[in-house]
Amino acid sequence: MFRDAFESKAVERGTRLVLALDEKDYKKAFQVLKATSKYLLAVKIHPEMPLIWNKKHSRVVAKFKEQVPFVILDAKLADIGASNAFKSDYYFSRGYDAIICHGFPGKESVQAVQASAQQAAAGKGEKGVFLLCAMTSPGHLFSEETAEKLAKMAEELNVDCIIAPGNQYDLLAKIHSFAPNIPIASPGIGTQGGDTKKAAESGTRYAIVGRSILQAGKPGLEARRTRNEVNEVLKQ
Ligand code: O7E
Repeated sequence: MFRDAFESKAVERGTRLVLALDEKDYKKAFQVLKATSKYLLAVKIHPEMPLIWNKKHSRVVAKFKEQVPFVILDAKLADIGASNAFKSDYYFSRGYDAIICHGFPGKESVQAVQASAQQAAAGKGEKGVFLLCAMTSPGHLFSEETAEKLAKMAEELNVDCIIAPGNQYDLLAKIHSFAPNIPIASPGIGTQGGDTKKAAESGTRYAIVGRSILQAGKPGLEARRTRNEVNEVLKQ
């Protein structure tokens, strides 16, 4: 499954770093991607970015895949199954390797994305589904109880990866304990206050980092530093 392909590529490339490419200027975004690519496992973009860049999704994905092994779509799908299905079909057909979705609309909504991933994978390599179990934002409404339910859903549905906050270590550890077999990718490290070491000790397996790399004077150097820090604490 996609989870295995993601992990074996992480080991092969020696990196567990995912770049959140939240940069509105395409030229700058591509420059940063090129400068950091050898330290990256994947790049993550929001579905709005190709619109902002005035580019087609398929063109962006093809271009980015010349630089990094995986392009993840941070769609945060949160709809009924039928709507999640046509959205996922569209995005997977544009080449994205994995899609992030919410679990609070219920299990069937996530299963719709998984079914779409399975269909899209036929003959085109593995496709992944990442489930968001709690968020990094201050004042979010993911109580421990909700996060527990979502983590259990992730485990039951055997999704490829969980997204959980790299700046809230107790919640992260709880999520990990309820879904011990699903790897966790964490945003929130760097600008949002999360510490790589503490996040890794609480269950994070892949780090998703945006602004601290994008806004660095030398993004390549900052990506290398972050990649090394992540590798050190995860003892690859
Ligand atoms: O704070 P930054 O700049 O390192 O960027 C973090 C990225 O992760 C950004 O694109 C944001 O939209 C995303 N994110 C969070 O910051 N917090 C969350 O709880 C969830 C996400 C998210 O789903 O990203 C997918 C991993």
